[in-house]
Amino acid sequence: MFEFTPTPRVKRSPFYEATVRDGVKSFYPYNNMFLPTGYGNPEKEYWRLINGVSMWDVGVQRQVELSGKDASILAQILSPRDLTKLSIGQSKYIAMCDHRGVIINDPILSMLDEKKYWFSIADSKVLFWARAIAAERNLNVDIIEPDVSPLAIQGPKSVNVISSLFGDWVKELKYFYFKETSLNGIPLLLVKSGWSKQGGFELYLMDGSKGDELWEIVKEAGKPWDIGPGYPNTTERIESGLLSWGGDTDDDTNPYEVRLGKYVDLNVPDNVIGIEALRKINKEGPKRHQLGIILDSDEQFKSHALWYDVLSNEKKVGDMTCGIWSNRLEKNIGLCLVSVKINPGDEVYLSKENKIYKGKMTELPFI
Ligand code: THG
Repeated sequence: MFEFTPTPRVKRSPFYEATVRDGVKSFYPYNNMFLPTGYGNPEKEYWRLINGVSMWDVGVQRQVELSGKDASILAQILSPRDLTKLSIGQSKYIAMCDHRGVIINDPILSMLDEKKYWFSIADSKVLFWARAIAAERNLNVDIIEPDVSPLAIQGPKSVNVISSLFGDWVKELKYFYFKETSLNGIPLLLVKSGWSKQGGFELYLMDGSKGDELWEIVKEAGKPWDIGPGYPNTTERIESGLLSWGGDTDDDTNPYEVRLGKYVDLNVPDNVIGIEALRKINKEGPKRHQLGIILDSDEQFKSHALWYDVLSNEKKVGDMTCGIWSNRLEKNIGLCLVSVKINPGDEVYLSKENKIYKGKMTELPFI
């Protein structure tokens, strides 16, 4: 249909060739790269994640590395979550905010040693942000994007695949903890994490020339459990209530609006970016909150239903940021960012481009 003009600004994931071989059908842009979003059979790919094991090229989740004398100081300045108890080998989910208390990324922060941290980022330019803040605060930190690309292994049978490759110790690894290891000499960080609620691991590949080799090793090891390729699955993540930054957030969204208030520690030092604004928002209460919606309609959304108006008494009260057909609930469901005057149980309407749907607000997660 059309081609992409080559440019050095758009990089390929180390797993790109492997995903093409395995029949990838669609991508979307993320961090100036391409994220695979389907292999031609969405139903099968969904149920494989729910009941089996799925492997995802998530090389787009780039790392922003802080290293040097002031690395830990900068990590805290960028994180409105208390990091004093973060230990080497541990990761934490962070709502990174600007000075207004608005979320500008929601990375996973990992502590590799006393002087080295990685932010595993969503789709925005944390590298520039971190460098600017470090310079303005006169901090002695090196900030780079290292050659690191995650491969996610998700689903209830992922533990079988990962333990067959690395040994039984992986069964003892705690949620959001990691270990540096290797496979056939390929350097890896093995993390118990991933953007699904079906259980799983992420292998952070630390040598981009070995993407193809790693993909094939995992694929071979996963055969007894019928592993197959997948991707960050919108249906599962909506059912599970996982946030998509930039999808479910806009240019004004603070952590309290999207259920990330529990990751904000109001007692962090005053030099943490956004903390003053967050203290104020917390005191006054947010104006919007995130709820689910379940639609009445039998007509299935064919794909992602993005940014529909939510109406109550014929007035706009917010947005459904992403809706989709739920294979498990057998209803159209969606995540909504709505006025705090709207509550679970309320009946509302959705509207976009002459279409109207009736629905009911619910608590999150759906499942
Ligand atoms: N893995 C890695 N990097 C990433 C993501 C990932 N970077 C971008 C994006 N995903 C970051 N966003 C999220 C959002 C939610 C979670 C992880 C990354 C998540 N949340 C759990 C929850 O909300 O239930 C648990 C959080 C906790 O309690 O600490 O897992 O997927 N490498």
